[in-house]
Amino acid sequence: MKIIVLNGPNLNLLDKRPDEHYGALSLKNLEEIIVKEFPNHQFEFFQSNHEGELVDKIQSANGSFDGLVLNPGGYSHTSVAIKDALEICVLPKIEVHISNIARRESFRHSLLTASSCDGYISGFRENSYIAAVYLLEKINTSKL
Ligand code: CA2
Repeated sequence: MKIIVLNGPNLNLLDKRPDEHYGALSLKNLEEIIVKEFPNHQFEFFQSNHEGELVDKIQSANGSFDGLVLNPGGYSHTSVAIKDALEICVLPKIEVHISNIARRESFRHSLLTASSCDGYISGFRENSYIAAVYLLEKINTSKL
């Protein structure tokens, strides 16, 4: 499968300020773990701090990949533009969060973008991404 993994704002800084919610994992490290876990899939990784760039990437992924994994970062709670792009995109798509959103501040409990995906996974650090790829495989083989 060809899978695109998108990360939103501030996820490029994961290892710059170790945090109780995100651990000390770097984004590069996270990407390496995904590739190592799924040697038979092809991955494209993209991170941006800009809403419009994420929208552009979701638009161009449509038709060019077999699945999409997205951590919209803070935009998860606010972005109608990313939500709309996800609605238009016909790929199987799963939203992921490193931290357990349900255990955090109430302003993070509303996930605007997740309802435009097939589902979402939250709280398992790098394993949220691993689980998402596993589930995309299941969707691809119609076992889900
Ligand atoms: O848990 C997640 O994956 C989040 O999407 C991460 C976002 C946050 O705004 C979402 O509510 C949940 C934040 C990305 C990283 O922010 C940093 C904060 C401190 C140190 C380094 C990065």
